[in-house]
Amino acid sequence: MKAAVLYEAFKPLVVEDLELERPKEHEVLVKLTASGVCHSDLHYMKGDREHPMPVVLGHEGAGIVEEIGPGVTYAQPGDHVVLSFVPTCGKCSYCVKGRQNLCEARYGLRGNMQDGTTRLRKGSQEIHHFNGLSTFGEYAVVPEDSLVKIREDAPLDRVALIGCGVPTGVGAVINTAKVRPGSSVVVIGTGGVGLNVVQGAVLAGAEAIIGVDIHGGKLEHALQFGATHLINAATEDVMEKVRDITRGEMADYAFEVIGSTEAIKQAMMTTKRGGTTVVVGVTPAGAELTIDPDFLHLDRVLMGCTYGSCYPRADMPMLIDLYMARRLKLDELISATFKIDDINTAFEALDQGEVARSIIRY
Ligand code: COD
Ligand code: ZN
Ligand code: ZN
Repeated sequence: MKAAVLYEAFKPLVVEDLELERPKEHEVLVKLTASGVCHSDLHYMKGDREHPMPVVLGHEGAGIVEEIGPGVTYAQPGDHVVLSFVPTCGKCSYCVKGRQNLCEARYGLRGNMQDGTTRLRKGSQEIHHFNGLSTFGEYAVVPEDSLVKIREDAPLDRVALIGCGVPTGVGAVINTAKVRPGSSVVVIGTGGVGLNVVQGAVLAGAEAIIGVDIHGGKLEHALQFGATHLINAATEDVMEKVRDITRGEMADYAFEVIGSTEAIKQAMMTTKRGGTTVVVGVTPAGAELTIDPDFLHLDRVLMGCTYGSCYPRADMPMLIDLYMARRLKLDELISATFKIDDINTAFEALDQGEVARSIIRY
C-alpha cells in the first residue's frame, strides 16, 4: 500500500509503497477513505516532540473494515468506522470509572501495536505505527479497541475529522470545562481544533465567544463557526479587548489551542475571578510554565485536557448525529483536499496558516 513515512524530523515525508501485515489477535484491517492533517502530526515533523522513527503518522481517520483478526467481536468486514487515537479497553481503572480518554491501553502503543511489534515494513526495515493508527496510508491495521462503529449514511471522508479535531475541541468545552449557557469564552488559536472549541461553545449556549488568532483568515473562519468577537493578537492587545467585550469583567472560560506557554499565560490572564482556563495544546518537550500563584488564589482553575475528555464510542456517534442534523459543522472545516502524493504540500499549507483543516482522500 501507499503511505507517507517520516524517516527523521525536519525532513519531508516520503510517499512510498510499504508492506502491511495482516491483522493479528484483536486487530482489524481498515481501508481508509480519508485522513485529516492535524498540527499534532506537524509537531513530530518539526522535532517539537519525539517518537520512534521511521513512522507513518496520521491520527484522524475513517474507513471501512476490510478484514478482522482472530478474537475480534466488535466489528465485521463492511462496517463503517472512525478511528480513535486512544483505544478504550473497557476494563482498566480509568475506563470503568468513565475516564475512557485516559485508558491504560494508550500507553501500550508507543510506536508499535499492543504486542510490541509492528505490522508496517519497507523491505527488511520495520516502520513504526502512530497511536496504533497511522492514518497516512491507504490501509491501517489497528487495535479492535480503537474502532468506533458509525452510521452508514454519514459521508466517510468528512467524518474522518470526528477522529481528532472535533471531539478534542467540542469535548474540551462540553466535557472538560462544562461551559454553562450564557458564559463568556475566549478561544486562543482558531485553527482546525480551535474552530471546534468555537462551535462547542455555540452548542453549550455561550453568550460571548471571542476568537483570538494571528492570521486574519483564521479569524474569518472563526466568525463562520459562531465567534461573536474577534481579536487579532498580532495587532491588538488581547487583554484590553477582552476587558472591553466583557464590560470590564473578563471571561468565564479561556481555551489555549496552540501549544505555547505564552498563550497559556495569556489565556489565564483573560479570565475573571473564579474563571477556568483549559489547556488543549501540548507545548514543546521541556517547556516550563511560570505563573503567579496569587492569580489562582482567586478561585481560578487551570485544567489540562486530552481528547476533549471524551468517550470515543459514545461521543463520536453523537457528534456525527449532530452533523447529520446540521447542528455541527464539518464541511466548512475542510478548506482543501489532497492526494497522499501531495501530503507535504498539505503540511506546508497548515504551517503557513492557509487552511482550517485539510484532508487526504484515498
Ligand atoms: N496567538 C494566537 N494564535 C496563534 C498564535 C499566537 N501566538 N500562534 C499560532 N496561532 C494560531 C495559528 O494561526 C493557528 O490558527 C492556530 O493557532 C493553530 O491551529 P492549527 O490548525 O495550526 O493547529 P490544530 O488546530 O490542528 O492543532 C492545535 C493543537 C493545539 C491541537 C496542536 O498544536 C497540539 O498541541 N496538539 C497536541 C495536543 C493534542 O491534543 N493532541 C492530540 C491530537 S490533536
Ligand atoms: Zn489531532
Ligand atoms: Zn481502559
